[in-house]
Amino acid sequence: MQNLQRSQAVFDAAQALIPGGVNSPVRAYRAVGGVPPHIASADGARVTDLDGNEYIDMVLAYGPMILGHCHPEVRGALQDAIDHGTAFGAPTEGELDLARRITERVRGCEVVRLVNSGTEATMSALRLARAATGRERFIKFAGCYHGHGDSFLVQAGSGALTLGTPDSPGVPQCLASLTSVAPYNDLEETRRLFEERGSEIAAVFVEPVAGNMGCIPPQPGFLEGLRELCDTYGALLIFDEVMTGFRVARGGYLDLTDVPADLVTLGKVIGGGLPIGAYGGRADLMQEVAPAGPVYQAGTLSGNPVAVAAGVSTLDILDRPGTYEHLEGVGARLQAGLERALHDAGLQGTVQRQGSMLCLYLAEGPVTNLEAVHASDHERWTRFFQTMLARGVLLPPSPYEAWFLSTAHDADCVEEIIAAAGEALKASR
Ligand code: KE4
Repeated sequence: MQNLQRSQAVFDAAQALIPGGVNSPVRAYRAVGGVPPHIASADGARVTDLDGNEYIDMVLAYGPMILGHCHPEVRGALQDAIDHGTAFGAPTEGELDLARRITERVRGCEVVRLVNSGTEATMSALRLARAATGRERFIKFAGCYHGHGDSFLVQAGSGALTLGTPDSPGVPQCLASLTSVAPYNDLEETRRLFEERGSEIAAVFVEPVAGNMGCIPPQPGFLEGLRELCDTYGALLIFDEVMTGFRVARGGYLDLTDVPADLVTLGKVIGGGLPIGAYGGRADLMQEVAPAGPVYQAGTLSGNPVAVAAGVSTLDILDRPGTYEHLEGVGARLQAGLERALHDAGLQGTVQRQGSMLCLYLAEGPVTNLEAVHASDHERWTRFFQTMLARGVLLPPSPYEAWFLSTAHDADCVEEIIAAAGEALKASR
């Protein structure tokens, strides 16, 4: 077991000043127990905590650090941006540079607005969808997480699941009642919701790969069916690619499917580790956003020049030959190794993956929805997590989170993870 004395001391002191001692609930380790290692520094695929313990990092800030930590060229871009000023409240050329990169990569994203988080992106996309259709209801899927905007905190995924509060207090019932929920991958239930209230439905929000209840790819025909229902009933199809964007492919999941989305939300990778989000899509819709149109949305630090510089640098580096082949290679290698480790440990489990995001479930596969994740062996998963931590592999502290790999994770690093998993699975029995 690591020495976590300094992390413990800071965590204890923070309890009095910060809710739960953290600025985002999942970081508090409520689902797995113990003291969350407080990170002091990071480099490449590894992080070091306040007590000097080093870990291979599979959290990567929940997705943004796709190039690993402290990438020298991203650091250089950040330093150069900082040297010219950090915020102006005025337009900059960098915002155009990032908008060009996003719109040329993401199919159907003709116009894009930068904001400061994925939550802002999805909140704004929902407001736009409601304005554009004149309807108020929307559909989401149980276990999907679209940020902490009031309308989305209904059967939400990610950290809301670790606290057992997928429906948060404080969300007005009059608002939550406008959110309809179906099981992920359940086209028949979604069809029923449309048959019941199709004329009221402004949009369907979907994570094209559900990354907030582990890693659940869409079943064949699911996204196609959503597109058909939206077209039949005049609703918008919104892909929440805050996590999958630029991670699962150069243009996000929209590169991997023929299904077009009317709007797409983005975040994480496009900020290179700094606060950012974006929403975009059809020009006829996006030109309704203020000041081009009447749909109001604003932000003091939207398009921040430092975050934009990190994002532009990250997307340019991701564009180099072989990058996504590397991410696919280490992802496939890790998946195969974890599957072997499960077999060798004589444990029932499944590993699901999309590119460089993946998840190991202690449940019989395929895991296609939230109920199946609930039914997995959380007790054993927690023992597995603690042993991985002790072996120097930092997993997201919840069976409802996806694991991430970066370009800094090489074959040797993956072999270390696999070896640790082999021991941790056997020790969990
Ligand atoms: P943020 O507001 O946290 O930047 O983005 C919200 C969001 C929106 N859409 C999707 C698909 C997302 O995955 C997220 C945020 N993801 C979680 C990780 N599962 C953030 C981690 C956290 O809450 O600390």
